[in-house]
Amino acid sequence: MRHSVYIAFGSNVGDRLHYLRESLENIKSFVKDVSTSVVIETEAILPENAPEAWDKPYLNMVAHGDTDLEPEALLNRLQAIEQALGREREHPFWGPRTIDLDILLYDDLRVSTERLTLPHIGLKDREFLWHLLGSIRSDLKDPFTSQTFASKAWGCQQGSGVPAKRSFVLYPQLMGIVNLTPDSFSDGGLWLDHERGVWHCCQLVKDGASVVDLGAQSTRPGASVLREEAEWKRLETFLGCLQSFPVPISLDTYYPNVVKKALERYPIAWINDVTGRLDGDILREAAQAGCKICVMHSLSVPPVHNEVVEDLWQTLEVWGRQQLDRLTHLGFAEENIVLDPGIGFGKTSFQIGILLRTIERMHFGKCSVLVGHSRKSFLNNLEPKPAVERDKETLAISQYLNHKVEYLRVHNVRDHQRVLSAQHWIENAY
Ligand code: A4P
Ligand code: MG
Repeated sequence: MRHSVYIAFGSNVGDRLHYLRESLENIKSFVKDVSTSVVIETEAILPENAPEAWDKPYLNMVAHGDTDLEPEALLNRLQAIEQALGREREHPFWGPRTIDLDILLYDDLRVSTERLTLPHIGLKDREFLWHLLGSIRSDLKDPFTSQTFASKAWGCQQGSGVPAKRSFVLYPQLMGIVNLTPDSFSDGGLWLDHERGVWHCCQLVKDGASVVDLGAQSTRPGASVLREEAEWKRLETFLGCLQSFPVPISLDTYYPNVVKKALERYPIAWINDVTGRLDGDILREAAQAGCKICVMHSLSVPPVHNEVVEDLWQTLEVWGRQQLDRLTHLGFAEENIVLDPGIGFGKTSFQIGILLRTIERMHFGKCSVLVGHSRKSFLNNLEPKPAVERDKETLAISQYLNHKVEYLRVHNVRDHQRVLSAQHWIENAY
């Protein structure tokens, strides 16, 4: 028999978006037809006399779905996920946690045993739960008062009762761009200094990036090509500062020796190959190390003016299938392959428009798709602007790509989270 359940998610340690996302994906194996609220950041609610170190902001979210599991069995599965994601079995009550999964409601069941209290007691006074529940189900009633959560949230004064400090989405995932270059088209020279560069990486994580992409070589049209030794020199010291970085680090390089040295010494999780032609031996090593591989379609790097594909989708489809075949043979699981159509690399502005409008065609097998359109010059077709002033157009396209691709590679992560969470909030409302 199917039971309607509402589950609360909370995380205030480490890569919080990752813990929420992984929990959600795991839950989908035993809870069907899942819908989720937006993710909100809330001040930690702490027990009296809690240590100062516990005062870390939470990300909170609620999910609704149907399950065949009985309440205790559901709790067991949720606790197994908590433990798999690093929550210690013996943890202090209300202490910091990678992930906390609580059953808020299970049909209209009321129980109170040693292991399980339903409805969850937090529904009595946690305003953020009323907002989240009310936003995904307007007619859902608070069993303690018989009022709908929507009307309880409605009564909270704007600005005082609204609990979110910031909002986020879990999908699409955002790859934050960090150019350790003097000459990149948008942020060239800004992050060359290591301290500033590390600060920027940390800021991208706070802003809601799931992965940060480090590039020491500009690929803008007309950029001069940096040799291998010089590229490694720029990267090495920087990587040293990111040893215990909370989110995956992606290395944007096409030099096999740079990949090799980086894999040997640093926690690299992604290789981002803008040529799509990285040497097979080094890719085999990257696959063995458990890396994801992102390959981008390009005709030449940096792009050469007037060198463009003739038949857009025929070219990309042949290329995508070849990459899938080649990379799986080199040892990458399909889930670890990310295909990037290469916006601005061998396509005219008009072709880019067609490509973006039909981006679903870029999916092959279980590969993910990443689009890197942020602040690129095809946007000048609409209104010529310097690169740093192209975020509005970038964001409009990102909204269009929402639900169609898995990753967006962007400069302005915070504004993306703001726009995409507003979109999720309004689309999921009621
Ligand atoms: N348990 C009883 N009922 C339930 C239920 N309905 N769902 C038992 C899940 N578990 C339930 O939980 C302790 C015991 O509660 C479990 O063994 C289970 O059998 P736990 O997850 O091990 O420990 P906890 O998280 O410290 O306790 P609890 O009761 O889950 O705490 P809460 O209510 O989640 O509070 N501030 C903000 N801003 N956002 C938060 O999400 N969360 C907490 C923790 C504190 N401050 C917060 C937040
Ligand atoms: Mg709990």
